[in-house]
Amino acid sequence: VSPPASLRNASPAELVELAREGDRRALARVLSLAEKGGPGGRAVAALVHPHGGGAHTVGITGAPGSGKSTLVSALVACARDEGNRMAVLAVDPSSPFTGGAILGDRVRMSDHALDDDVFIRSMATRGHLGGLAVTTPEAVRVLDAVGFEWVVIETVGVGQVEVEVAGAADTTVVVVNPGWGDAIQANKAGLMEIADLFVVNKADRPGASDAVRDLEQMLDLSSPREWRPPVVATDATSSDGVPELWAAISRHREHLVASGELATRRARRVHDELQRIVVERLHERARTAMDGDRMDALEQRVLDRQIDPWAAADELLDSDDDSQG
Ligand SMILES: Nc1nc2c(ncn2[C@@H]2O[C@H](COP(=O)(O)OP(=O)(O)OP(=O)(O)O)[C@@H](O)[C@H]2O)c(=O)[nH]1
Ligand SMILES: [Mg+2]
Repeated sequence: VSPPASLRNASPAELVELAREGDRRALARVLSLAEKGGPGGRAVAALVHPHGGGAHTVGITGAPGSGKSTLVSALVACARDEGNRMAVLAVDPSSPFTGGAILGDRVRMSDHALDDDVFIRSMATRGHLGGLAVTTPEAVRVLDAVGFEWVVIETVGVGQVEVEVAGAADTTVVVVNPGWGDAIQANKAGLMEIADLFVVNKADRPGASDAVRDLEQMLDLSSPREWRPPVVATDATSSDGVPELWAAISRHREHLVASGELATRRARRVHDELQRIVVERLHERARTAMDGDRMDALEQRVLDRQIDPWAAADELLDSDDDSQG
């Protein structure tokens, strides 16, 4: 769908202003810019950053098909019941255009499609510059700045990056299903460390209480923490247990604020983000320095034993410094 002409020629600043006033198409444009990165993305980040910090972010992760989207849809209803605005980012690591998950999310989320205080976006990250780890925080930054009280990020907990992305939220919810070993799989995947809350979804199926018990036992064995992750059983299709899940998420939010842990986590996140950006920049500089004839010439001189590799690297990087002024 192409945007209306009025938006097509709008500057990032104009788009951000409109988005902050509640214009959903402007918001969609701003998110596209943020996800695309480059100068447009940088402009958006600079414009929205001062307005952020008000949203509580919730990462929801778990195996494919464990019921994350169905749960999120039910949680949207809980937030709306309390009069709060909620944005959802469904991060889809698979095919951006043919993936059934995207379509499925839209269909299930369509309950909320006409609600102005709910915003749902499926992000297909494959092919995007920088990928999941870069684009998700940028999108969250935008949604935070336009005034959503809650921002939920759904990721499929299959890979390191997805787990990292979910783990970067203020509250991280790990979803498992009844069935032999699902809890153990979650443990192996490193989900145990990042979980603030466990959900045994599809609790209408046999084995739910076993899964709850497995998780509780694993928690007994793990080193004691100030916050012991609660384990909540849900049937997302009927919303059974969802109010309890919502209450647990809200309690965790209160705990984070009261204990000072929220400030600690956010400071750590800023540290990680800054570090990542610096490393990326240095990578970029290295790529530029190594691109072209000078690299070839230096390689030849190393081969001819005129210069050692360390000196060659110095030469390459020093002249790169000079050229950057
Ligand atoms: N019986 C039962 N089915 C459920 C429950 N929750 C979700 N489902 C069904 O499980 C299927 C997958 O649900 P989704 O919400 O799409 O799962 P998901 O984790 O978002 O899936 P992906 O995003 O593709 O990884 C759907 O057919 C849901 O209707 C539940 O609590 N009980
Ligand atoms: Mg889903």
